[in-house]
Amino acid sequence: MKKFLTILAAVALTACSGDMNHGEGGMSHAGHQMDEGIVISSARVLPPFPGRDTAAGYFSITNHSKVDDTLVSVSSPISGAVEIHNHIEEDGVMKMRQVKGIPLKAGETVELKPGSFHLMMFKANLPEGQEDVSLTLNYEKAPSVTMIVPVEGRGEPSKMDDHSGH
Ligand SMILES: [Cu+2]
Repeated sequence: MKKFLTILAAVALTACSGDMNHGEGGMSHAGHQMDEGIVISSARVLPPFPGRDTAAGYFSITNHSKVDDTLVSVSSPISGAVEIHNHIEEDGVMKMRQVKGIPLKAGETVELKPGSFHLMMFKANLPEGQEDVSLTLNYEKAPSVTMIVPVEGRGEPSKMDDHSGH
């Protein structure tokens, strides 16, 4: 829960010109009519596995506005090439594919997680000890938002997260 609150606080700080208001926060901006906007939670970046240089990013994204939107791209100072991927079943085999964006239907939540949508951050420059990463999310309609995302520990490589097949 502590991590969740920290992330919300970071989002609120960096999004003051945007529309990322949290329901109870009362941080609405006069003149901005995007309802409660798009809210990110549980964001985290997983550093590359030893000997690799591709980091992964996950978060949960809820479109509280009344209009459908799309997350079209993500950028970060630690990687020159952040791609949005999804796992898609092809001929009975799950494969990873780059996608053009993530549809964000009004009122719905999309989870970026292993085995589903995820961010791939190629040639990531993430020195040991760096604790957070800046991510900028670019939407089709809503204004871009930059947030600070914690780096999670280097865990055991799991099959889902192994991007050696790229
Ligand atoms: Cu991928």
